[in-house]
Amino acid sequence: MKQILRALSAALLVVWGNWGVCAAVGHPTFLSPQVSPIALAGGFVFVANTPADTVDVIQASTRKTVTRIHVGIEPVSLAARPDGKEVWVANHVSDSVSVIDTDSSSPTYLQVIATVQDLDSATKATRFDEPVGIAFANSDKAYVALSSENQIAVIRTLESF
Ligand SMILES: [Ca+2]
Repeated sequence: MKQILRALSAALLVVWGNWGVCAAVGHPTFLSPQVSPIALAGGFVFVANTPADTVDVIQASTRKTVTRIHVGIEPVSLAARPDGKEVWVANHVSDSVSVIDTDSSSPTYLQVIATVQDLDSATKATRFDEPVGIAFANSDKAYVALSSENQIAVIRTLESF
């Protein structure tokens, strides 16, 4: 009996310990589903750090994190544009897509250069609810799955205009 109690209290300490760590960093109630949290572009690995609201950029050759880019709330999915000049990020809670510049010749390299969202002007409610997966048809057009709506948003890139 004593051993069972000791094991139980050890288990509770582990649970309590984890809770303490989770509560201190990011969103402790993390519920957003990661879909495709890694993308490759220009020798870098882009990783959705969902609880921290960042995309972490790792240099593939050195395996070192070179920067963390602040995006929307709970990024869950990434996709590199086929020409390699942008990485798009679905932010599940903030109902938006962040566009990161991955063109190394650009002055805004590794910065968020656009945020895609769609708000109803009268009600201020989003029409772009809970984006998850992103797929590019080509470098001019992307599809974004809106998970709560059972809809796919079709988005033209700035390059296509
Ligand atoms: Ca929402």
